[in-house]
Amino acid sequence: MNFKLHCFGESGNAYKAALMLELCRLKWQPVWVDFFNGATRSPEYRATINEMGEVPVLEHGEKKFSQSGVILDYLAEVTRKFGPKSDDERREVLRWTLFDNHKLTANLASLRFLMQFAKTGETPVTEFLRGRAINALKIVDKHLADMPFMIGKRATIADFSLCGYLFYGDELTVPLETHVHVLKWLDRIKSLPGWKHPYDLMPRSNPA
Ligand SMILES: N[C@@H](CCC(=O)N[C@@H](CS)C(=O)NCC(=O)O)C(=O)O
Repeated sequence: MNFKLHCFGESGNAYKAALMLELCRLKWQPVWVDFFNGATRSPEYRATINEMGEVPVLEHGEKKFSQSGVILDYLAEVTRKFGPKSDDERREVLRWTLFDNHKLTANLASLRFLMQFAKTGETPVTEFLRGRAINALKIVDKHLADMPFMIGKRATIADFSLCGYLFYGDELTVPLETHVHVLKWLDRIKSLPGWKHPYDLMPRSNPA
């Protein structure tokens, strides 16, 4: 049964799910969401797709999930790939996924939205968000000094959550080059068979 992912190319949260679908060699179709024209805020989207008014949403037969962390967990369970293999690993995956959602992605995505799409220029808000994102990146960088992937020797869904925004490069307006362990880790993720850039996996709203 095929998977459908409600997404748009600029969404790093959707990319977390799209990357997992691709690395697991699953058959899936992107369903483009017109986020920049308010689709996720429409009553129809909230009534029929996601009451939380967010992308991504994964459909698999009768099942429908939102929250990238839940989608990753579901895909790891059905494919038995990139998931935790013990209770301790399950808690590690959860710990880093929650950290990602709250401390890395939340700040990085809001900063990129303001700078790249809303074009606010630098403001106290963008400076605050960048500072928070860099603090989170430093924590990830330090952790990766001791191991190739977030929970050990192999890639898991915790890596796919944390890397969700990091392949957008200059759009982030956060210098990545000082985080050498993060850079090497991103190269390791890029080397996984089937890896693709977000803009090669999902339709873009703002073509370059
Ligand atoms: N924690 C959520 C975050 C999802 C999220 O913020 N998605 C953005 C697009 S990248 C969105 O749909 N935002 C709509 C809004 O905040 O109104 C997840 O991991 O799926």
